[in-house]
Amino acid sequence: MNNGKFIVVEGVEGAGKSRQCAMLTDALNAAGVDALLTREPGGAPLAEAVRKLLLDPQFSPDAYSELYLYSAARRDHLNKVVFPALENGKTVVCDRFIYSTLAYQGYGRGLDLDFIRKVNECTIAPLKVDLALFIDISPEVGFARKGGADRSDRLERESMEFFGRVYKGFKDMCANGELEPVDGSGEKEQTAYNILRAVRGIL
Ligand code: Z5A
Repeated sequence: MNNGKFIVVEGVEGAGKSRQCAMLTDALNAAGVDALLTREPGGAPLAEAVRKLLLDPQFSPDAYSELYLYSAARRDHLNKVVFPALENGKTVVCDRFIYSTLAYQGYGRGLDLDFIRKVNECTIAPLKVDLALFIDISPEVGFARKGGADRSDRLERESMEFFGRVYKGFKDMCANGELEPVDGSGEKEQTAYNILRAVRGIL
């Protein structure tokens, strides 16, 4: 269905995804590629409302509730923002996507990976991801960059063991080819250059 390209950027907390997605979108637009920046969870009104619920520490959904809430937000985001943009030929840059569900609800929370893959497949159909990048830095470096975990964010209250499992999940997805790793250990400009080099390959 894609007329435009769908590009995903993944990473652990503080990897610089938000910053890099914005830099990439600006670079693409400056180069004459009509690009749209969006994010998950969120990116559309209902999905942004679900995001608030998901990150609110007053709630304690179990792993399945998380999976379905992230998936519901995703479907709304795709219907309202991503599908129309791709049909109009735009290139969409998305900050997090289905790989985060595998990493957090699968590796982090322990849900069955094949089950999550099935849910992801149904949720995003008929979308095909053109490029999925993983900004590779460890959770320790990411949290140090952020100046520590944000205690107002429910997910960031998890233990370092949890984030270690999430990181391993992303690394496994790099090893099996679902994600393409990008070195994120250098300055922002160096990471941006690494990302642009990967994106050039699909445009
Ligand atoms: N989640 C899930 O469980 N399941 C799902 O299916 C999905 C998501 C889609 C919200 O995501 C939470 O939802 C997230 C995963 C879960 N959970 N947690 N925890 P989010 O994307 O909104 O939250 P985040 O990953 O925590 O975002 P973040 O902390 O803002 O990280 P970031 O976007 O990768 O980083 P940044 O804001 O661009 O940069 C962070 C800081 O590092 C900032 O001060 C920068 O100036 C600095 N920085 C950035 N790059 C560099 C370099 N290269 N050097 C030095 N400093 C740097």
